Amino acid sequence: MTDQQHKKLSKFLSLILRHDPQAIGLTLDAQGWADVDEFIAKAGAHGRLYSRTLIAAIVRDNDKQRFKLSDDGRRIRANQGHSIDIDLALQPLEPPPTLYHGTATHFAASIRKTGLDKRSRQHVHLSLDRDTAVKVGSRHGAPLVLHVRAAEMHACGFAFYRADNGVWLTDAVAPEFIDWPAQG
Ligand code: HQG
Repeated sequence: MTDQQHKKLSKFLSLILRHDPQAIGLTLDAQGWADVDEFIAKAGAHGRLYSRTLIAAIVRDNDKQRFKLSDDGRRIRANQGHSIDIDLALQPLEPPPTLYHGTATHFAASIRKTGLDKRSRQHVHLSLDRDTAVKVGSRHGAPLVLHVRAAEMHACGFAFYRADNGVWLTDAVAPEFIDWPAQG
């Protein structure tokens, strides 16, 4: 299999587990888990051929560690990024003082007004480091990195979670907790 085919199957897995399991008639449980064998059968019926070995390789090699297999290897879920309504059942955690949010300059005016909201996803996504935030923001246009005063928010009672791939999640960030770069 070429790298490109591998990437395509990884993206399709992401689509199914995060956004549209119904596209192949799959149902996820309340925490977002799918049965691996059922996924393989249903994806196969839709012309996408996976094996258990391939799925293990996709999970292992994924650049952002987007997926997780259960300990017994029989179930799989996406670590974060869902638009469908599932409960990752993550434990709230105390965040570091600052977390970074990568966005694009053309969203700036709106974010200044209302803060960050989750848009089509289940959470606002925050990065531990600036470089990652730059990459996330570049997906939308000219990147803009916002500093979120996470520990201060936490002290005010807002919950934070860390997905299994290290992405930090929260429900929303009000404008008063956002520090802007000098030319933002
Ligand atoms: C913006 C990727 C205007 C927000 C990444 C972002 C991440 C607002 C966009 C994960 C706004 C939503 C998530 C407001 C937020 N007004 N714009 N009030 N509030 N926005 O893709 O954070 O590759 O849903 O700044 O690495 O970019 O898919 O979220 O620019 O971890 O695995 O609305 O997705 O991972 O965009 O990315 P997204 P995101 P994957």
